[in-house]
Amino acid sequence: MNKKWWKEAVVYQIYPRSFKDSNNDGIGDLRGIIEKIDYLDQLGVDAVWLNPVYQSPNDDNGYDISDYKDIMDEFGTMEDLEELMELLHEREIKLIMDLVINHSSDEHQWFQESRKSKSNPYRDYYIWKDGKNDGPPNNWKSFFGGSAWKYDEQTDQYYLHLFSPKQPDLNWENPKLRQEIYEMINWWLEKGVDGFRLDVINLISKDQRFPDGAEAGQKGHEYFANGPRVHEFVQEMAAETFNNYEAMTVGETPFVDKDEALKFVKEERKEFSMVIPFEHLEFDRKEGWDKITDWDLTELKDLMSEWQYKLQENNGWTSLYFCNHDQPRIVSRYGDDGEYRKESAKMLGTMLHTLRGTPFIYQGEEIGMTNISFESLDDFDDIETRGYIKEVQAKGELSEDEILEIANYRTRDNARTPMHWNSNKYAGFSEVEPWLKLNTNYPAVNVEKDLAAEDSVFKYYQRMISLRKKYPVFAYGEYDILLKEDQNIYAYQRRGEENNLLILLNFSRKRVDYDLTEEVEVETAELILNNYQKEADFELSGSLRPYEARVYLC
Ligand code: TEU
Ligand code: CA
Repeated sequence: MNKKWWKEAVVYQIYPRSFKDSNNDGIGDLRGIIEKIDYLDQLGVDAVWLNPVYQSPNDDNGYDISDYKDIMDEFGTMEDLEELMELLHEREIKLIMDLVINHSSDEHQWFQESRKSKSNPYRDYYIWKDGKNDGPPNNWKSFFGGSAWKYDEQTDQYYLHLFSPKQPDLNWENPKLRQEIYEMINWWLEKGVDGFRLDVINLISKDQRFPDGAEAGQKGHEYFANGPRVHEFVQEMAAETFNNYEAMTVGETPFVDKDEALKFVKEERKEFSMVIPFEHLEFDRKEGWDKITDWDLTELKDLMSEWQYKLQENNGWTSLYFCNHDQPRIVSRYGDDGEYRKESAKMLGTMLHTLRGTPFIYQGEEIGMTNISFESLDDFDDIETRGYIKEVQAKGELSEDEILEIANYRTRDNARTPMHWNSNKYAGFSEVEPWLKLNTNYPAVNVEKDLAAEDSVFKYYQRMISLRKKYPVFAYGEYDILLKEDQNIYAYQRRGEENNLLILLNFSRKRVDYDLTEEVEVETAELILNNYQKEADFELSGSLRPYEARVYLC
């Protein structure tokens, strides 16, 4: 097992728009992040990933980039970014940037040129096609609803946009475009950034026949996700950029299972350090956006185990996460955001920090932030939510109240409301009304409170992170599942060179018995992490309290 800094690291994700507003315009910014470096240091994280901070008209909050080498005015300047990087580096915290290269903004100069004429030198930087039978070239559907093609009168052709019409897909078949992108990536690496998270990077190779997709689910994904040349493109890019700098790379990969993932992360293939999986966050969404589906803990255990075994047996790595700027808060999904908020937030965190992979913390997760409940459909800002609301309204099966309920459960805004620093007006995020409504529970759930209380979620995270630094088994130990059939408890071991870990997680709101006598041989076990007050010494059989998490060093 090759040692790497990013296997031992804990990454903290910052959504700059919602982290800290330094100049009181209601929008978070780079100088706001600078103000909070002490906080990051105190938590103990090793790297910060910033969501896109580049110049952007913000149709999809920065995921529509109009200039890859400039900073969004609302966030600050290139000097601010350089200063932030320097200050992070002084504390030995690495900086990971977001790289959105499946698409650009329609306001990017390349697209402005491209749409001018069929013979423009930039025409083939994007994907243009003639329509079919007075409609789009095929039935591919955009992630944000509606057709993935937009008609452009000027040249009487359609262009492809897998996301919003203001996010035209770049044409990776064009070697000139690929070279421009590599040049830009190297420019950032030369500046000193330590790595990249690559947005929807497994969508860059489209089946050049552009066939209609099957009717079910997201139409067309079988032709644009993990397409024919994707690994060729990724290997070329890695060889010409990241691999010359030993940068950390995290590929965001929807529609990827463990086998496909391995192709991206098997070390010998020299593609990415790790991927961002999706399958473990799809259980409550199996029948689409507008219906919450029931699921069983054994499904999650089986899935995690499949990935864990596959990657450890084949020299691959993964990221471990529950929350990011696209996901509702995990404590409101797989935990309990009422009575057991703190316990379940800590239990879920324990799982991420004890599996084999690199844990990612999304801002606010370390204090157990929960989902919101907006009162009106007009409160939603997220372009994806607005797209789904329109589709569901058009279907006419749900009442407005039902739509509001599902939108509150699903919306990406759940993650994007401003960070809770204290219980002042606007939660210490800003002195003016923020760009997006705050979660109303900020007086009870905030950083100041968590720093003051011994049993807070924050203090627990701090401890978890320090344990990872102390015991290499957290990063490198081999995973093995225990109590496979148990419906309430997720239990597993990690076997390292010097020590082993035994992890017990109760996913239910009741007390549950366990019996490990048949499964493990443990002579002595020290309880090094527990989200309750210690009750008893280790026993091979016993019981776990609601949402209890225990980590034993054996
Ligand atoms: O997300 C890609 C992606 O797969 C999401 O659209 C996801 O399916 C959805 O949000 C789940 O609710 C990335 C970025 O993380 C996201 O913020 C961007 O909107 C998107 O790419 C386009 O750049
Ligand atoms: Ca600001």
